[in-house]
Amino acid sequence: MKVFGHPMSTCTRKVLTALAEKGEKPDFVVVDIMKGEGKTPEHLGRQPFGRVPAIDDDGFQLFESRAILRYIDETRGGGTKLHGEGAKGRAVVEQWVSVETSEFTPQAMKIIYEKFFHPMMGKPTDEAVVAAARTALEKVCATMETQLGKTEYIAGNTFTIADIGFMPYIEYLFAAGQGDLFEKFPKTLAWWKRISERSSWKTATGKG
Ligand SMILES: N[C@@H](CCC(=O)N[C@@H](CS)C(=O)NCC(=O)O)C(=O)O
Repeated sequence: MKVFGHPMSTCTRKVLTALAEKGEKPDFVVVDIMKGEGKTPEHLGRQPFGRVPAIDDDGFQLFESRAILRYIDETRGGGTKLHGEGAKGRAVVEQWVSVETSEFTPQAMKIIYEKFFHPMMGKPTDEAVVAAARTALEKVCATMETQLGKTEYIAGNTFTIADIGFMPYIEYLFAAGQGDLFEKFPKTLAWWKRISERSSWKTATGKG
C-alpha cells in the first residue's frame, strides 16, 4: 500500500499506526505540506482538499484518515483486529470515533495551534482561546475517564481504531506543554501511557 503523507501529520500517523498493527510496511511517499506539495495537481488528484494522508492500494485510491483506518482493518487480515465484535461492539467503536472527531479533536487542535504551531511560526498565542478549549476538553476527558474506569481501551477491552484516533492529538498536547490537562484523569493518563507504549505507535512516530 502506498501512503502519501507527512511524518509529522496527525492523520498520517493514525494510518501508519494501523498498518503497523497489521504488520504491514507501507510504501511511504512524503508529501511536504509545509512546502505546499499538498496543493500540486498530482496530489489534488488523490486528495481534493490538498491534505494528507491519501492511499493507493493497488489502484484503489482513498483519502480521509478515518475511512482509511476502516479500510486497513477490513482488508488486512493479519495482526490486531481493530474493530469491536458484533453490531454492538462495532457501534461502540463508531461512537468513540465520533467523540474523537467532533468533541475531542477540534478542542485539542485549538490548543495545539496556539501552544505548539504559533510559537514555532513566531505568532502570538491567544491565551483566551487556550483557556476556553481546555475547559471544553476537560469535559470530554471526564467522559473518557468514566469509560476508561470500565474498560481497558476507549471502546472496550481491545485496542481499536477508536484508540488510534485519539493518539496523535494527545501526543501533540504533551508536546505543546499541556500534558497537565490529564492529571485530573488518572485512568485516561494510564490508558495513554499503555497505548503509546505499543510498538505500532513507536513505528508511526519514528521512535521504533
Ligand atoms: N479529515 C482529514 C484531515 C487531514 C488533514 O487536516 N491533514 C493535515 C495534516 S494532519 C494537512 O494535510 N494539512 C495541510 C493543509 O490543510 O493544507 C483526514 O482525516 O484525513
